[in-house]
Amino acid sequence: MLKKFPPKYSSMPAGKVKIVVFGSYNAGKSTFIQAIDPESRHVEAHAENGDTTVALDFGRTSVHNLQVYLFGTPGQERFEFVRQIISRGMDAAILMVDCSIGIDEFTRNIHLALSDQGIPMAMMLNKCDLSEACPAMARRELPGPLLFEISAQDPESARAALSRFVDSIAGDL
Ligand SMILES: Nc1nc2c(ncn2[C@@H]2O[C@H](COP(=O)(O)OP(=O)(O)O)[C@@H](O)[C@H]2O)c(=O)[nH]1
Ligand SMILES: [Mg+2]
Repeated sequence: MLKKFPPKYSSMPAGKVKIVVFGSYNAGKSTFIQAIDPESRHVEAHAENGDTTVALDFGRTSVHNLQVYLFGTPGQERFEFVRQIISRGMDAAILMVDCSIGIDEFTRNIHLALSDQGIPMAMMLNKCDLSEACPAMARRELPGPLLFEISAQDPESARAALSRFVDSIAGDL
């Protein structure tokens, strides 16, 4: 079971926003951060047998006069402790959802935990370029005021959604 996120306490100075990107493995978190910041960093730590054990992303951009820092988290259940560490001091969260497949339990749990904590959250309904994408299903299953239908492979759609999200929370920062 997913543990509660730490209580909200922004660690960021004025004018800087920390946004943590959650979502299952393969949802498009790394693609999204890369689309936002082509110079973003992707780090993978490998186990000795060559399997990927944990993957993280870090990217920066500015939205209007705000500096936005994006932190991608690993999507495997067992890395809950890594998500806890990366989440500290976040101002807002993005939940990346692959809406070309059904909503998995991991995504539901993250959605519940973030909603419970009252963290400003955007849901990025990703892979809308695919013919099998069904954003209506995701909207039904993951209710919330801030849903954006995107294709992270299209940097323009990623940027537009991020910018609208930051605009919507800017008053609370
Ligand atoms: N068709 C399509 N594929 C995507 C999109 N976003 C990501 N992908 C693909 O989905 C796979 C997983 O993406 P990735 O960013 O690595 O997912 P992560 O595990 O959440 O970081 C990759 O093969 C991406 O190229 C999208 O908007 N449309
Ligand atoms: Mg990734």
